[in-house]
Amino acid sequence: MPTPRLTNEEILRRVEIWRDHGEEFTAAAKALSKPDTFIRRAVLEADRRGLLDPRDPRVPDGTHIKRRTIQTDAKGNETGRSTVIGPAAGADFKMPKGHALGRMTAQANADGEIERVWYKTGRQAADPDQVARLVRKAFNRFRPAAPVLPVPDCDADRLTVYIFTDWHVGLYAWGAETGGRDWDLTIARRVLAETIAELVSQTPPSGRALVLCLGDLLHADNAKNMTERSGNVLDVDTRHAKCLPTVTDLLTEACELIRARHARVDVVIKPGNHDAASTVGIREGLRLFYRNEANVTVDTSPDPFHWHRFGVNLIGGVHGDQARMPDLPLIMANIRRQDWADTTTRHFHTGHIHHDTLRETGGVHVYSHRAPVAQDAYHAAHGYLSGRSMRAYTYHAERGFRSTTEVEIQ
Ligand SMILES: [Mn+2]
Repeated sequence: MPTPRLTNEEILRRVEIWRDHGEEFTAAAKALSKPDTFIRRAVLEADRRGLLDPRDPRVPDGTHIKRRTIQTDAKGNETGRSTVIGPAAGADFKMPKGHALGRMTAQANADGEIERVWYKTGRQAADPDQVARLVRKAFNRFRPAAPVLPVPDCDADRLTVYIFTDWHVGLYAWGAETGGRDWDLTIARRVLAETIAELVSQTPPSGRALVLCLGDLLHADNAKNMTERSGNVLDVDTRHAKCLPTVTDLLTEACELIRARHARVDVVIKPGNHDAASTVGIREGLRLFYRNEANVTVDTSPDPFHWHRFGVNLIGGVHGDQARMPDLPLIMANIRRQDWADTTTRHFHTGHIHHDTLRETGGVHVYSHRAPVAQDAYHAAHGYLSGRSMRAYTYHAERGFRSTTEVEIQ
């Protein structure tokens, strides 16, 4: 808020009256029936603005003459003068950054003219929108390690099995070469996380969940970037030390989402032909992460097969690169004799071939599942034409298989 300022014209008018009265403040003021200050103030201000003495420079608006220095010779004659100009006192008040006006006090003379103004400022109360923007910015890159999750309200008689297979994290695909999508670690991280989130949001609210990882979640098992048995050279995006933590992060995030939807979660991580050794480490990472959680168990069995009994359902899982698919029903019957006898719905889930098949043999549904990953040059050159998706299967303890949830990836 600006301090009221007299115009040069008004100042010169009063100065003229002052001169007409022999440069006497009181006389000049009395002639106008004004108090002394009416004239005194104008004369002082005229002096500061360089209006009184023709030897002074005319100062720019908002400035005052602060000091005059007059040089004289030995006889006392003026030989030169210099004038220092600075900001005028009472120039426009500038609010300090982040402050707001708290109180203003003005002093007026007998004529009601404001002579002095005091401003009292204080720290401005924060603008809530601005605070929200700052908080959002501060948490932009924040990834909670272990969010507190509500216990879901869901059907204890149902089990949803999440099939996580053949993610091939670390696989590199160049769309120009494969005729498909580009794929690398960054794309995998984003697409898999999005697909998992959508899949989990669409499954029925069953009380139980089984996270059934069927192998080849990693494309390469070590930094050699070759398959263990056949020694095929793999197209790998980056370092093994970056790929493996990406899988553990994705799996942990997936389990947290699943835990928010289902009251109890069992996590099973089986090896594939691309990641047999790394799977042991991934499994241990998950086991340690959930060691203090009562509603999540992580299976550490080195058995390549997984057997899961849920009421009338018997569910098997294996990667699918070793035992032949037509043999799987009899393997199930032999290894789980009692469960075989006590169940009526029997499903076997496999991965490996990245291709959607279902074959019913002896009353057992043997599935092979699609992979969510883009095709690499090897598979493209062989002309494989599979779609990409992620699936979950829901079973009822007494009524058997109920539904499939599938999220496709384009
Ligand atoms: Mn495989």
